[in-house]
Amino acid sequence: MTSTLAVLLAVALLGCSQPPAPEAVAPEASAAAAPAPAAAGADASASAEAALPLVVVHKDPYCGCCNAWIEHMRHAGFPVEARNEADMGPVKASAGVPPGKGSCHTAIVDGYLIEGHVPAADVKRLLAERPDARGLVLPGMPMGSPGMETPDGRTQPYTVELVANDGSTTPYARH
Ligand SMILES: [Cu+2]
Repeated sequence: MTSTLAVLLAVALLGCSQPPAPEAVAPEASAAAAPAPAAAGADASASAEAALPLVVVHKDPYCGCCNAWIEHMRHAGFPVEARNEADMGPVKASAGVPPGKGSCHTAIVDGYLIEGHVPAADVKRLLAERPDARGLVLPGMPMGSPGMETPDGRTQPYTVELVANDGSTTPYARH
């Protein structure tokens, strides 16, 4: 009973534009599990660009736009592991999402917090600059941000914020 309420509440809060899709378990997972054929030279084709770190995404199982953002990150070259959570509240609290700065999914990459529909380019910049900070947040779910595309192409301006270690935020990238 309580969990039904929680789910309804979560769905209402998330309000994703995409309908919930059945969880398509990443085909990459099985590929990754397969043993690699004994190297044809250590520096073979595989890595033209340096390998990007794993993005662990915590999300509600019914969140469609979370999956769309995951696809955006994969297209940008990030390996992504999605974890469905029954209750995102404690996840956001322990990840250090400041009050009022939450979105739908909460990701961790290389020790940094990435909250919401942050563009992959901003994540790459963060990883290159490596500031002494918690990470990035994109509060809410702005139309037109990655994973929040609309069928008619409408967008709204949005600002990705850098979260300092004390929880304060400053603008990081305007889109
Ligand atoms: Cu979303």
